[in-house]
Amino acid sequence: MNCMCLQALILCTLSGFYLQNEVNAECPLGWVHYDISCFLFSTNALNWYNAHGSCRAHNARIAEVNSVDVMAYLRQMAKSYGYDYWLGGRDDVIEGFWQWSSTGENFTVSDWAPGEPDDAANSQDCLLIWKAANYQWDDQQCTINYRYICESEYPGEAVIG
Ligand SMILES: [Ca+2]
Ligand SMILES: [Ca+2]
Repeated sequence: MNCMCLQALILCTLSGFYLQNEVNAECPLGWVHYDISCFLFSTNALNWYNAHGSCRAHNARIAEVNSVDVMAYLRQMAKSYGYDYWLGGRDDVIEGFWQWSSTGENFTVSDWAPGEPDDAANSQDCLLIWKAANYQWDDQQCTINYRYICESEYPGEAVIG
């Protein structure tokens, strides 16, 4: 490796480190900041109820989607990791009436895969980012284990440096 290469490598490493610090400055370690939220993409798989409990244990909720920007961001992130992920939507209170679990609010935006939600076998009441449908949304059985996305409030704008 010549001197220029080494210099470039060090610069890249340093700037990568700095950028990562900037992105995560006000979110907990391992969480990513987007818009007004911090998001955690789990590396373990749980059923929806236990995922809900796991997020609550982090003072967070399963991620809810209230804008097309957040919708697109979570889809892109799920795609980059390559897994299915639970989101915080459900229709177990009234079948066909989709609401966000922390607020009880009806969906204002959605990204259902073609033919979904289909409530297959009358048993699908929880919202999944579905890898097999190019990371659009599916209603799925709440008792199946998938990875999940937690969301907490972004603490505020910080001035870096
Ligand atoms: Ca259902
Ligand atoms: Ca379905």
